[in-house]
This record gives sequence, structure tokens and C-alpha cells, in this order.
Amino acid sequence: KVTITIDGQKLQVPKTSTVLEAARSAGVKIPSLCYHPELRPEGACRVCMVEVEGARSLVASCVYPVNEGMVVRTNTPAVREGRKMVVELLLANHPQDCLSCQRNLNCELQSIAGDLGLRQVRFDGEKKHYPLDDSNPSLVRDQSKCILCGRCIRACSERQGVHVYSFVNRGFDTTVSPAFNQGLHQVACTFCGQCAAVCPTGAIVERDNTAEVWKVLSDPQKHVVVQTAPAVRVALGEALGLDAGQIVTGKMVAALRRLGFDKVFDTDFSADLTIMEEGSEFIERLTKGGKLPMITSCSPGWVNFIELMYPDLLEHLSTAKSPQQMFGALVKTYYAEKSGISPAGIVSVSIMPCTAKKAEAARTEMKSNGHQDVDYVLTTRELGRMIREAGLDFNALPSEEYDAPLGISTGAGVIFGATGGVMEAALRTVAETVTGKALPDIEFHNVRGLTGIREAVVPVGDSKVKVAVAHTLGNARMLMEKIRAGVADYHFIEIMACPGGCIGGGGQPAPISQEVRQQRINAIYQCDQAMTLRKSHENPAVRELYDTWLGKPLGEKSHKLLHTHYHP
Ligand code: HC0
Repeated sequence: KVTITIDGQKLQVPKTSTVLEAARSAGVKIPSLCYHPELRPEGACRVCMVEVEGARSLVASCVYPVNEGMVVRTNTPAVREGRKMVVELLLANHPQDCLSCQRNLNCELQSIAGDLGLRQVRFDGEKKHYPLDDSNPSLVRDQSKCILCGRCIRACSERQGVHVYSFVNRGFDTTVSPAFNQGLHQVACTFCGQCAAVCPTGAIVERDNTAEVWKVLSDPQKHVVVQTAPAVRVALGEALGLDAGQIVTGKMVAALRRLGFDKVFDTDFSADLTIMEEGSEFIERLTKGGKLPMITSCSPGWVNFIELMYPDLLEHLSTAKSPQQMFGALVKTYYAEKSGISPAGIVSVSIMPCTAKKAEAARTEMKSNGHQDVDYVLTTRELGRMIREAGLDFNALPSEEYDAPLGISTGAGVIFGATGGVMEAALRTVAETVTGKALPDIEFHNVRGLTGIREAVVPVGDSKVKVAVAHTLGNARMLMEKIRAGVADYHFIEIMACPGGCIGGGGQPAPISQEVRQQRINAIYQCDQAMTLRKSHENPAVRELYDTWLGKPLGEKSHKLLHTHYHP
């Protein structure tokens, strides 16, 4: 530890801290833009400048190390003027379209300008003009809104190990771009949206599909059904002014009905169904000698990643479609048949925490009965915007139930939303199916948590199953390298592209910190504990589906509707 003084307050701080970390730990708020607590600091924007006694000029506190006896001042006329100047220069070169920007009222540049009391921009310089990159279904990039903080570059490289972006050109012409200025659809982008999750402005946002959804909702010829992903219910509240980790399932269902959806269903139902298919596939591979380790296939950012980076290992992926896609396939077949509505008149919408789900739904092979399984995917943020646009007082809404039968689910379905949840849900069902006996304890705590890669050995009948769970694509890469080198002795692996799993998805309300992730995860496990049924194979609606329509897991109909193939 070292002793330093910040604004007259003496503090003992770890000697490896930066001035910014030390100040924040003492509750001193220093504004920042390029700094992100989970990414390597870069000192690019200088908004976090402070005075350090003895230093020749103001210093960027995010990269300035503390040392014994240091005296720091964070609030002097020079500091305030310096910060204002930096932000003013950024604004001089920024489109002044805040009112119509997707990030209006949730933009870090806007709030810093507000906090610093900027009332005028004195410089009317040349503005940057770049074409939009809206070449893909998931993300839209507007470089004219980019402030060159580099957070997207670092998130993509350090966290995801994908390296899509870098700085190109020099001086005023500097931009952040994929190689050769190509669109995201032309490079190895997985559409995970972690770049959008850390972008402080509107330079990288999800493709907004709300207008299309409003249109079908007001079309009386259309029967519009919606499914909501497990992780949305513990984060939507944040988009509507509530604290992180609030469980808003019932209010969300009520809001969706008031927006005009004809049926409100739950992706948790098809998460249970996924366990039936994927669990059976795992048991088959284990007992009959299929490709092991088998790897989960429900996170579309992850599926894009393995297709792009490890095409030689695609056989390891489960062939099960993701719950979103299984759900969509059933809506256009089973549900259409049961309700007597032509699939051509049904619009299938899903609410997801994920930007890659938009690209997944658009895949050409994701069709059933000649119709796309899922027609529109909205992120949690987009649903939040629709609820506000409709003028609903979210907090005052009653708690309502999902519609049956595709809204019936178990605790195993909801934990899909947290890293380790798919594995735990699968283990609950696989262990009981193999042994034919009820598990004494259905909670598998060793696959839970936020450690990057977790391993466990789980007894299943007479055998021991070695499992691994990874979240973020950077951690996925480590496991893939082990498999490629032939040194991975796992039987079953769960991989989710985003930190924390879907609760930390690229379409979730920002800002997301480790604390926010933990609160959402706690809420997910609370949802599980509150359910009467907590194992997928006990879901009565799933049982009925198999008994009356689908046949058995891995049967002919399942194979056709619920399984898929991948593209090397
Ligand atoms: Fe997920 Fe899913 S759990 S990927 O994270 O498997 O997006 O929440 O909906 O499909 O169920 C996301 C979340 C889902 C799917 C489910 C899976």
C-alpha cells in the first residue's frame, strides 16, 4: 500500500493502483470516456485529467500510477477548464443530433457534457462524414459518432479474442474500422455486440427493428406471437429506470399484451425442449461413441465464432437449434396447427438480450414449413424503448402470466440466461434420465459463478462426466485450442459468447459492470428457486408436445424441425 492525498483526503491505496482507481475507491468522481473498468486503460481521451503536485502538466488519471506521498487535486480551475476543452473539441466534431440519436439520454458523451456544464461549443470545425455500415442484421456502425475512445477495439480483442476493429489512418482522418474498411458482414465478426455494449456514444448500436414490429402489431390480418428469452426478465427493468437485478417477468408479460401481441410465450419453454433434445444427443454420443466433447450450440455469437475460427471442430457442436429457433419452428408448425391459423398469417417475434440472435434468425436454413422460424428479433433495449414509446407506466403494470402451452416452463429453462445454466439444466435431466432416479440435490454449484472457465466432474450413474463451462469468446478460444491440440478430456462443454452468459448480452441495457452481472445472475437463480418444477423433463407442456405431436427426442419430426447444420 502507499499513502496519497486526493483533494485533501489522505488515503491508503494498493501501490499498483492508478490515480483514477484510487480516487474512485474513495468516492471521488472523475469523469472518463475511453476508460472502462474491465478493459486495459489507454489514456486516449484525457477527460480524466487531474493535477498531480510536481507533474509538469495535467495528467490522465486512468493511466497515471500512484506513488508514496503523491498529492492529487481533481477539482481545480485548470482541471475543470482542461476537461471542458477536451469535451468541447469532441463535440465540435460530433453530429449534434442528440435528440434523434438511439443513445439519447443514455450517452456517456452527453452526460459528461452535461456534468461539466458545457453550454456552448466555441469551435465550428470540419465534421467527419462517413457512410453508415448497416450491412448486417445485427449491428449498425456510424463512424461520424465515434470519439476514438477505442473501447470497441479493446472489447473485441481483449475480451472476445476476435480482433475485428483497429484504428486506421492518421490525424483528423483516424477512424475505427474493420480491415480494408469492409462491412462487419465481410469480416470475422460474430455479431456478439460486445462492442456496442461498451461504446459510450451511438457509434455502434443494434439494428433497430421496432418500426417493423409496430407495423405488424397494427395489422389486423397478422397474428403476432412473442417469446421472451430467459435473461430479459432480469434486465428489462434497468431500461425503464429500475435497479439492476429486479425480476420483472409479470410486468413484462403485461406490457407485451398492451403493446398488442396476440400471444405472449416464453423461450424458457423451448429451453426445456432444448434440454430434451440436446440431453438425449449427449447421452447418445456418450453411450454409442459419437464426437466428444459435445459443445452447446445455443449462443449464436459462439456458433458464428466456431464457424469462422474453428471450422475443423464443428462436429463437436450439438446439432440442436437454439431455444429461440426451436420456438420459432414450433410456432409456424405445431402452434399454427393447434390454433388453426395459417403459418403465413403468423408473425413470430422474439425479445432477446443478444444482437447475434438477429443474425441467427435471418439464417436461410432457419425455416420450417417454408416460413422463417423467427421473423423479428428485438433486443431488451428495443423492448424498453417500445414500452416508453407506448406511454406505459411499467412500474404500475400488474403482474400477468404467460399464455399456455408455449409459456409453460421450469426452473431449468430460466437458468439458461446465466453462464453455466445450460450445463446445469442438462445435468439435472441427463443424470435422472440415465439413472432413472431422482437427484438428491439438483443444484450444481460448481458450474455456477463468473470465473472465466469452470470445470467439474459429475457422477452420472456409474460413470463420471467431465464438464467445462466458458463465457466470453476469449475463454472459448482457450478451450478450442485444447481440443484442437487433443488435450481436452471433457465430455460436455457449455460456451456462451458474452460475459456472464446472456444476462451480459450485447443487447442488454447499459452500463453493465461485474456487479450488475452478479445482480442479474442472482435474480436468475431466484427465478429458478421460485418455480415448482425445476427440471426440463418434468415440464408438462413439453411432455404433451412429445406425446401428442412430436414423438420422441431425436425422432424424425424433431430432427426435421429442431436440429440444424453448420457452415464451415
Ligand atoms: Fe440466451 Fe438462449 S439462454 S441464448 O443466453 O440456449 O439470447 O436469455 O434466449 O435461444 O433459452 C440469449 C438468454 C436465450 C436461446 C435460451 C439458449
